[in-house]
Amino acid sequence: MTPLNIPEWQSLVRHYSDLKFLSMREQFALDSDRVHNFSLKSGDLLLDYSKNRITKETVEKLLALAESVDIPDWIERMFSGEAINNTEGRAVLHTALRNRSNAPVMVDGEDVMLAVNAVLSQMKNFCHQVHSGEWLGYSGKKITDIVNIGIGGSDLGPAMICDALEPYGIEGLSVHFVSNVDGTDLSTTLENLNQETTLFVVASKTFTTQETLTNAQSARTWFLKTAKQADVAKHFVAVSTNAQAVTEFGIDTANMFEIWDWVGGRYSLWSAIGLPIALYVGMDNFERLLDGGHEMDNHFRNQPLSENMPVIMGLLGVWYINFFGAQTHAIVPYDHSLARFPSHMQQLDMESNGKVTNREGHRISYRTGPVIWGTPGTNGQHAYFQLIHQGTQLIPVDFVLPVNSHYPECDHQSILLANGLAQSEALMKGKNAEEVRIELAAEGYEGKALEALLPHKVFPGNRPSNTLIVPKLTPEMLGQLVALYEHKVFVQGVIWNINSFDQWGVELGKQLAKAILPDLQDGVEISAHDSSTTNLIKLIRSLRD
Ligand code: G6Q
Repeated sequence: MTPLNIPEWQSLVRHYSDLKFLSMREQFALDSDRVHNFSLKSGDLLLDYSKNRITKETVEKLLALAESVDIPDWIERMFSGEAINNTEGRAVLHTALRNRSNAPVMVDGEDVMLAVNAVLSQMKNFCHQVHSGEWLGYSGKKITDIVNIGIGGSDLGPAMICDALEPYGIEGLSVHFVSNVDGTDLSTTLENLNQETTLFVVASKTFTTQETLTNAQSARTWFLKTAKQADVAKHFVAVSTNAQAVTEFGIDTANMFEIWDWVGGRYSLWSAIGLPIALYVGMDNFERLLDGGHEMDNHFRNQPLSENMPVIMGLLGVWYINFFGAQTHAIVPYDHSLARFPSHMQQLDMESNGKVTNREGHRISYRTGPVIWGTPGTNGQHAYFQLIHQGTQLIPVDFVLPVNSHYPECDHQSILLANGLAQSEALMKGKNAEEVRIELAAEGYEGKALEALLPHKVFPGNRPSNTLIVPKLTPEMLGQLVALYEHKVFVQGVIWNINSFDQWGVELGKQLAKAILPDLQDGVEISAHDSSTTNLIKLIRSLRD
């Protein structure tokens, strides 16, 4: 099935050609109610999507497209545990991990909530032991440092959440994340830590990931510099689906927290992969995060499409990607603690929807997932915003604005928020030649000097953005925000008729490095590669110390 042939898609093609020059500025001038027509809420989270190149008719047509591809049905299929990850034959149930209603969710005749709740209890118990000092290091000291060793989905989400919830961190406990197999990552993390008070969480769904296992082995070697083999049990725990590999690594399965194949890596922060979060901010706050995710799940599952935040955001993305030809999408949080949010979103979106094959296995001829990027405002304003304002590409932006800071320093927060709002306003309005002329004249320019500078100071405007207003970055709000984007990505995957839940491109990377690794050893005959790779292998061999 290709969406290109759906009548609702065709209708959008025609609508686009009528509307491609629509001026948002004019639309705001014409309709004083525009902001109310194009805003919606989920709990305390507000989405203002009025600064988009849309009319009411556009939204109606996009919603008709969503209906035509059965979005409501797909939502139910996901929540109810159907194996919608068709290439791996798996259910997709990150929503069950935060199913605070505890209503049964059946997979292969079993209610997965029993296992979910059992692992949550195990996590709670373990966190209590570590926090209370019942769980001590090998020399009888309390644990002061948690080191999560994992990569991709077993790193980015938990690392992002720990950063964002730093104000909730438990006193006397620090958390560190080691992901890169580059020894710099592990070494620089361990150099200030003490074996007696460090707890390693080895997080790997498959427990076969080369980077993670290499880092975990080196961490164990570091640990054994002062401790004995028998002490490993007090300092290494694992999160995985693979009990056998965990045992083979030398971690007792009593110290293993289970996850399941129906939890995708990039959707796994809600599972025991979130253990470093729970250890760092406490299980109560981890559960508040789950509550927020669940609130967004209820919104997604129950709201009509027209009031449904992930659906609206997903449709707006499709509007720009498939009709305006946008290739990238910026996510810019105006909150320093969300510094890693764009990276997590990058994995979530690009790994889910970076696909060129549809669900039936046919190559597709339309655009799918965009490049996701961004950094916290206001830093981005002093870097790449130039291109968003005056470059030749259309780049939709999501501004994420938490209103209240955990660190209310004098007028910092007002300045931060003013900057975020000013950017979205400027992107929408732009600045026309007449306005620039008046401005330059007021600055004392005239004649040729004024005319020469004028075109450079014109801003085309009409550049779309969404604004998400978050009252304060609490665990619940953060949970809502992450779940919002997860569902947005799913909506787009359904429209594009792709499976958003496999990641064969990532699997390829895992295989390729293993094939080249032996070739890097001196004296070994280099296996067959293209001439560039063979030459680079030879060069590297010759340059190695
Ligand atoms: C996520 C991907 C990928 C995965 C990592 C780590 O959706 O599958 O990023 O999380 O490759 O995999 P393991 O957790 O199995 O080590």
